[in-house]
Amino acid sequence: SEFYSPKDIEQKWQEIWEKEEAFKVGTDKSKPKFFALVEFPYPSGQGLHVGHPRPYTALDIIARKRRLEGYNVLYPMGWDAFGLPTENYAIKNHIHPKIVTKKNIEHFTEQLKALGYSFDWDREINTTDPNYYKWTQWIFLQLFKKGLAYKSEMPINWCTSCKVGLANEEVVGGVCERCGGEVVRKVKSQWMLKITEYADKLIDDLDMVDYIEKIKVSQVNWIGRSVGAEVDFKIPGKEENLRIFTTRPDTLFGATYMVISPEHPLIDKYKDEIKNYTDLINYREQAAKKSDFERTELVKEKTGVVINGLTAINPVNGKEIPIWISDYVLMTYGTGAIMAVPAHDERDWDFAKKFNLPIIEVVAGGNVNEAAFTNTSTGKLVNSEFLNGLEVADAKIKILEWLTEKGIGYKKVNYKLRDWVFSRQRYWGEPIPIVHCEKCGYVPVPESELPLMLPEVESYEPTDNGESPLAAMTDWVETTCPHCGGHAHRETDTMPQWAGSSWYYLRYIDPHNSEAFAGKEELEYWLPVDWYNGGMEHTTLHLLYSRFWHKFLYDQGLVNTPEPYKKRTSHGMILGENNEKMSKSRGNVVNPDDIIGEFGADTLRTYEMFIGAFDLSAAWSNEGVKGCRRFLDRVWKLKDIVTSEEAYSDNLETKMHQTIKKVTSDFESMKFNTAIAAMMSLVNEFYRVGSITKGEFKTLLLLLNPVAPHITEELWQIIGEKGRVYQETWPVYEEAKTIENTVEIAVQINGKVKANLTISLDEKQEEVETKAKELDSVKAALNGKNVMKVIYVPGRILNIVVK
Ligand code: ANZ
Ligand code: ZN
Repeated sequence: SEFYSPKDIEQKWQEIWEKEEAFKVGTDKSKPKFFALVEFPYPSGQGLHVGHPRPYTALDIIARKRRLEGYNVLYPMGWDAFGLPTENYAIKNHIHPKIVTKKNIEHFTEQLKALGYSFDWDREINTTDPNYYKWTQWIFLQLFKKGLAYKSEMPINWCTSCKVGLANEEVVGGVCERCGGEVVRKVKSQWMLKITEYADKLIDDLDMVDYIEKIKVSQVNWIGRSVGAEVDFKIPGKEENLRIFTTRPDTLFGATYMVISPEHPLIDKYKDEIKNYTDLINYREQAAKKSDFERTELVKEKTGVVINGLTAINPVNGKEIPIWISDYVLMTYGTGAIMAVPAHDERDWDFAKKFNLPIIEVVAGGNVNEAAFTNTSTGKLVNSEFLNGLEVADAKIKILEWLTEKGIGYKKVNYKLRDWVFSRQRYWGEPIPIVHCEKCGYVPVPESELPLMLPEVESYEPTDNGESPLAAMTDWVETTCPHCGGHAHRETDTMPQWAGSSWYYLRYIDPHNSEAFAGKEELEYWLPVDWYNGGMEHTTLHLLYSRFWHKFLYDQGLVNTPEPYKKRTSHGMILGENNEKMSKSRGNVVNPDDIIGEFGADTLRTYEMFIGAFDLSAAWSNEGVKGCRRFLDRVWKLKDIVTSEEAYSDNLETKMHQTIKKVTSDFESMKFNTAIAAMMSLVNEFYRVGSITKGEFKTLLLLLNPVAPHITEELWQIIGEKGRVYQETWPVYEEAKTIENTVEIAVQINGKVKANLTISLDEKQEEVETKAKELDSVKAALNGKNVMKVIYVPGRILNIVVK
């Protein structure tokens, strides 16, 4: 074939790979293994987005390279198929979500296959398949049995438009992450997972893994470990103390008032003595309308009401100080109460200024009339009796000793991380395998009865009071207690979409196992995932959740590594041509099918890897796509200038070794764009030279194969090679041969440059001198002169001193 026609070759190779089981995971466990993982997609009705091929191609490159390097590679794909968009589509169009999901998966599969990924399709998984969610439910039961799944009445984030409870992580900027709707607090009985039990391990074990730094930082910040103290303040006339959490016990002498959360139980407990109880309740109602995010925003104008009838005593100096309520203190953090130190805390300072409360400086170094002085690394304690003169760090130690000794305070570690709200009042999710018995309480469905199948319902709409549609299925809900045989009700909430993805990488290891989520031997061979690439947006959601589940399974002896993923990297987004997010409403969505149809899958793959630094977002450019297609056209036409020689020619040898070195290391550091640039430069060099050996061409094909697998297999065949590229070995380079052997030196006469001369680095002075003296300009300058001395600075200058 004269012209490069992707249509004629891409499908052909996809069929060959499938027939030859080219990417099926090997059974030879004596080989080193490599488990490459990308986040499995949610099969939406829109089909594949051009954002998907970026990470998928990236790890396909790594996976293909590893196979050529002799590894047994597992690079799997599957479907994260439970979730709201499908359910919403089903509600609107009266089609069962199962049918919608099936259709969407078929479409996605076709699209992914057209891209030529080296997935082992025999290991495909689907979170909505009962054979899969059986194990999601099983893991949930293990969590329940260990007390890590519990039901709790608690205020949750409630999206008024989706009518569904949201995890903190799903509320972004105070609104619903999915629909942008208003999020309010609503008290509901919810299944919770005790991720907080793993807070320390989730931070500390980050030392064991190779994650890009910003991922580690945001996980640490999200967990928000904060070391401080709890301190009791006496309430005059009451037995009960007001307990607060502070990270700055050193500032106790500067506490001039207290603030409790509007939801604090003290208010209702002493409602009869509180003279302005109604004001407090009104304020509480206003606060309920705001999200935690809004309430704690620094810039927000402070509001609050002083409690009329209750005060507190500062334990360090016996002073009686007022108690206020304000929405900037959250009931869900610490003890829901603070001591306010306006001199050294910004929010307290704003509040004190607004309500004219006293500000007492206790750490010198700022101007507390102008602003709160929050620096803890400079300045010594003042106005603080026995703490005066100490640095903040030392004062913290001393006051803690003092408090502990007196029994009014102790060291306390708090976390921002909350337990994970695991209930969804929705249909399209895994049923939670628990029944509620009036006598026995919450009882697990026996493991032998798993999977607990999602029943067929008439309508998928959540009920108006926010119950799952399963609640309307009386026949299903009414059941008997597995424990006492008495009357019981099934749980009607389902699991969140994060459930199935919390352990999916484990199922890839042994997807057809019916005895366990995966066999022990298989787990031991394949764990941990060697390289996991995914979106930054999952850092504090899926990535953290799955680390938690894995650690739990590790503690139960069910997996053999403390961490699921050895390495985690992240890709940037692909934006529209105008640098805006691609969206239907903006009309700037690029459909991968169109690009494949017009230019071929290899061009799309090459382009998405060439588009820019992998970790940064990049704007789509049709010109860029065409450029990549031109590059592949040029690679194609090289077949016409290939000789039958296997060895590298002298004039290309250095360039060959340099290119192998560059591509090899750039792929490893995900610098795909510069790796491709190096191959483009090699191709330019090939054309400049005009004729290339077969050996040179084959090396190019091997290097390019992970990026553009179809064209390279086809060319390999065209030049008469018997095997396949995928069965070859990755090219090697010799370090010594990557170094340019020739240099250009300056030839000087009496210090003045007369000519430049290209020499080989290993040439001796005499040889260089002889060559220099043959140059016309040098000859002329030497004419009639006596050479007194010749100085040679190797590789740089030859200076001839004459008289
Ligand atoms: C007195 C103080 C003095 C504070 C000072 C800070 C600076 P992190 O680091 O986030 O843990 N706080 C405690 N519980 C709170 C709640 N439920 N809602 C809002 N704020 C709360 O912050 C801990 C600090 O946040 C605590 O230390 C407390 O204010 C406040 F110069 O206590 B601090
Ligand atoms: Zn019972």
